[in-house]
Amino acid sequence: MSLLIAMTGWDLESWRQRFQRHLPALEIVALGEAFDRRSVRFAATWKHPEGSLAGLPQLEAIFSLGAGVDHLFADRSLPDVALARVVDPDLTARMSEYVVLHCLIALRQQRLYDRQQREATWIDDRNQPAARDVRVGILGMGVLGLDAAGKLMALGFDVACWSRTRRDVQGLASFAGAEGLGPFLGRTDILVNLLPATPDTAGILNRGMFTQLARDGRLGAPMLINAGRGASQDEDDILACLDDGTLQHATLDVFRTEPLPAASRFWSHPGVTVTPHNAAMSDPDAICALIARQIDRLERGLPLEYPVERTRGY
Ligand code: NDP
Ligand code: OXD
Repeated sequence: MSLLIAMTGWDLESWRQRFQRHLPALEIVALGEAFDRRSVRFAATWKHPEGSLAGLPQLEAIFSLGAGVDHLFADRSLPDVALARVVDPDLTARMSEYVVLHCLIALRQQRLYDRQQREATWIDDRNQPAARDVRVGILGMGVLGLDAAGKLMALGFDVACWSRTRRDVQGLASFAGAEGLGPFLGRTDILVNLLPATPDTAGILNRGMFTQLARDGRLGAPMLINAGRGASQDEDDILACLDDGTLQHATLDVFRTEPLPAASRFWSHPGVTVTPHNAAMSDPDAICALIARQIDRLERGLPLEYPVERTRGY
């Protein structure tokens, strides 16, 4: 009985050792080497090559090694078995740090003061809005959105969210579905994207959305923070909206092409902050421990935690 590691871009041997430590009773095999396809019961994957999980007759479950699962659905021949993803408190906390950090940089106008320091200029105009004066709108109110919203609200920000289904959280203004999107955008100064990449969210961060953001905010023109997925953003629209003032700033952790190509205008645009898809790094040991717990649940006849629904795509 074996677990198949199917990944690209990550160091295989360190993952094999970790999995072996957490699952000593399983044989750990990997794509690219000879193994008995009939013995594979579980697969742990990150961006596996298309079709590589087909022809595994005993396969019971596929575990995404990340919180996002768009890489699974990129495989059109993904076997019809149970799917689960990573939910980990450490990853969640790191994402909230990222969101809070960039909202605070905006609130406290840190970019202005960095500029003034470079120019050795002392201008203290006392124009510091309070957190309660700044409206943060979070697209996606799942595991990550909920945690970030709670931490922003604890700092006093005026937070709203948009998701498929409404959320009942004290102090959080919740909007849902197509009819909720306009009102949500109209009260948003800082737009934070934490949506998964699905066919429904593809290119959703576009000019049509940015022009609906609030224009009367204390920070001036609205700002964008995207730490979800690059597939959700129309990159030409983001640049054009920064150029014409529809957006004041964009903080982007994810891109349509990663690594971000050297020729991208995002690197040099004064209104853009680029981070290399590391808003929320995962702890590999925590992920292996989670998958070991998941396999133990299956062995005991319990349902998987954090299941992925094929029909929703997340
Ligand atoms: P969840 O599955 O817990 O939450 C997803 C949220 O998005 C839910 O609130 C869901 O609505 C909402 N949603 C999905 N589709 C739609 C839609 N069409 N319209 C409106 N709302 C929608 O995911 P997580 O919070 O755990 O993670 C979110 C994403 O963050 C991941 O999919 C991944 O892409 C990205 N990520 C990025 C990382 C980074 O380092 N940059 C690290 C980890 C994750 P509902 O509540 O109604 O179901
Ligand atoms: C993830 C990610 O999905 O790193 O975990 O983006």
